[in-house]
Amino acid sequence: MKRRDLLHALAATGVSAALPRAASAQTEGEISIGAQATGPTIPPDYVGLSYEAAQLANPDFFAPANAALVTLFRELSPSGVLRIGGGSSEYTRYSDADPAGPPPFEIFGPDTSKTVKHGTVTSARALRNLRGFLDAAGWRCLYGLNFGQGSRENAAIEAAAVQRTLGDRLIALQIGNEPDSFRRRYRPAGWTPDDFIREWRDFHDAVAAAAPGVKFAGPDISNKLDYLTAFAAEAPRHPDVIMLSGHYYAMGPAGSPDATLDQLMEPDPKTATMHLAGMDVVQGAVRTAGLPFRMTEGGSCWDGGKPGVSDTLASALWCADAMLRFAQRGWIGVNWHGGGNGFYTPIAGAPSTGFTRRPQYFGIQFAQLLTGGRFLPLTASGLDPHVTAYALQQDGRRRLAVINKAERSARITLPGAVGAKAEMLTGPALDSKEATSFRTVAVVPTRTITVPPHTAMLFGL
Ligand code: BDP
Repeated sequence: MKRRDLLHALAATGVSAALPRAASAQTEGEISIGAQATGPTIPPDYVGLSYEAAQLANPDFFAPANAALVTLFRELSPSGVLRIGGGSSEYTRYSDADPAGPPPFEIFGPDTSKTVKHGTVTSARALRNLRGFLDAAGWRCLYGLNFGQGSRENAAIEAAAVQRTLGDRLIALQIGNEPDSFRRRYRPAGWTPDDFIREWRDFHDAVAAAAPGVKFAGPDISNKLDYLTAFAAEAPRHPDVIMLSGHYYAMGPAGSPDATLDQLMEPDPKTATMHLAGMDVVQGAVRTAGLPFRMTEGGSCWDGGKPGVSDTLASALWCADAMLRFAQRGWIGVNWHGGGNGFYTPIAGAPSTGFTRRPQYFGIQFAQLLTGGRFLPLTASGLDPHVTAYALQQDGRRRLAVINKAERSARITLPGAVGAKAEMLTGPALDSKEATSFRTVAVVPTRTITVPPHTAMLFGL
């Protein structure tokens, strides 16, 4: 048993006091909470998932008949957002005709999106089934068009069909996936943010003419913030643009030696696609455009994810923390990328084999419990930098989330006693792929709480 596993097991059973001093080490801190909720409110549709556009080539995946998947979506959120896009969206084509033969594959995830580069067809039937799926799940959709390699004419026909078929389940269309990475791929090496905006405008006008009244989000960037800044400056000229968007991967590529469990627990991982300073640039873009920002695609580690990292308890703790950190910055939602059997997908599997919840799924559920809540000011002292805390005012009560990403338990003194029940997200060890659990536990209702290592807890105050 690794040291951290031992500590974890002991902390959970409450016998850590019996350990020798070095092994029972815990951090001690204090938290004070302001009286007035002055921060952002977490919107009811904060939770989201993102899937590859190529998945629509199998019209039976996002379909009301795929009841197991509908249930898994509903258990994440009764009102979430499904984003369709990803690298494969630059390889799809739309056809109003129903598919003639069987689909080219059953499932398609981020694990294959980097290597499988053949075109797929999205059909009218896929859109009808997608509508049924969204109705059954209670979710809405952000829908990505092929801007990298598709024609405006085909996008205009697709946009009209999407608008007609999805109806009020459609939030907005997006033009392209990660256009800031188009250089040397789908565009010349010298393609600039200004070139992007010019092209975006023409594409937008063609689509808007075919689907009158449809809304847009963008620019759905990977990591180059100058494209976001340029888009934010352009957005006020288009009243139909309702949202800024961009992606966030904590680490990557998967082959990088820096993509490790420990790095994922860092407050600002070394190889993140957006650092804390970048989030200030996002804030600036939000002010310039007068529009909110949504993280429309992301995960623990790009390039399909890293086994032993992206599919472990670590990903659940990281995800719960990232969601609350982004919400505190005023981001209006997150769409975790996945699908197929990719390492970082929150839901793995296929209709024919059944679906499973990966650890990250429970991290999303943790944050979902705080939707509707408004952030209260919180000051912490003495906490390990791997311990984060968020206080929110929600439905007339105050709640405190503590995410302990450290190897030692965190003993924290609060302004008042906690309630007798808490929600606990934990697992056997940081690298456990199985047995991540998220459940209600009884706690001693005192002013001093102890959160075990590698565990997130949600208290009532
Ligand atoms: C992003 C793509 C997505 C990939 C992901 C990855 O939009 O399709 O699956 O990278 O590398 O850039 O995992």
